[in-house]
Amino acid sequence: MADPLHVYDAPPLGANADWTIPQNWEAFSADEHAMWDHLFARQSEMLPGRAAQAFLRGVDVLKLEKPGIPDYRELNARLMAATGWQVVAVPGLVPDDVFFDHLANRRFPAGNFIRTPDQIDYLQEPDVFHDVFGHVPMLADPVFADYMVAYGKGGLRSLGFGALHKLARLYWYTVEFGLIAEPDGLRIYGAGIVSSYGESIFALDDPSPNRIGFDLLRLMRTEYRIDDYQQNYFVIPSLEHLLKVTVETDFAPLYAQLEALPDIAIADIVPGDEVITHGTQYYARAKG
Ligand code: HBI
Ligand code: FE
Repeated sequence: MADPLHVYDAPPLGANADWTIPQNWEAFSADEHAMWDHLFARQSEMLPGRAAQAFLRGVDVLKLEKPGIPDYRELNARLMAATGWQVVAVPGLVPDDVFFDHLANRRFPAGNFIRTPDQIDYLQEPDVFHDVFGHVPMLADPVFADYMVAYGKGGLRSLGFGALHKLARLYWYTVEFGLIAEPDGLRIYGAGIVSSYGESIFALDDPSPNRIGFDLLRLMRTEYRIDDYQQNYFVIPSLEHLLKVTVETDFAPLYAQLEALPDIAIADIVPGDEVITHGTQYYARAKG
């Protein structure tokens, strides 16, 4: 596979030491704004009844329905008022420590480019549609906003324990691919799902994947795939629960415990799991 385009070893020319760059909103072309509008229309038509209440509220509060790639000067005024978070533009993936430092300080780094027509349904790197449409609505929720700060601080600490590999699973299975149990049924809140047309349907409706009640230790033992729809989704009972577990857990002994336990293979169900769906895994097997 070709190397991703927006990966650098050091802040590229014109970037600040923290890897941020000016959004330069005026530089986006009409075609780029039209790509945003296309993706926005496709997702927002499908998401009522599928996306978490907090996500839908965020889209509303932030007025993301305004056409075009959002101008951060306007978006940040609304986001700041809601939770004290802001979006900052970056050239692409940034190093882990830089990423965590931004989160710990209520800044969400967003890739300052948008997918091209041949990448509509899949791209390897987070673009502005994934980062802003996928992540930012949840950051307008006060509880989720605090969870992301806690994750950023925990991420910085995990580097000292050599435990990022384990902690990254928490980000993956919550922030990127999380489901939440709401009174009317399961809903999606993970940015990787809500920004994907196919996975927005698959994650909720398909018989293939496992859906398992959230358990921090179990989740952090579980491998994940980055190349296709997930084979497991973890379901939180509420955002409050997610925040509470994350801030009340002492991760140092948890990392020690994880060192002594084997990882759990991607599609396995293990004793103690709260199984909401025992998936058929037909989808992954058919591709296998
Ligand atoms: N950089 N721009 C950007 N976006 C990310 O989501 C990101 C990153 N750098 C590192 C990183 N994520 C990982 O550390 C986390 O997924 C754990
Ligand atoms: Fe993401």
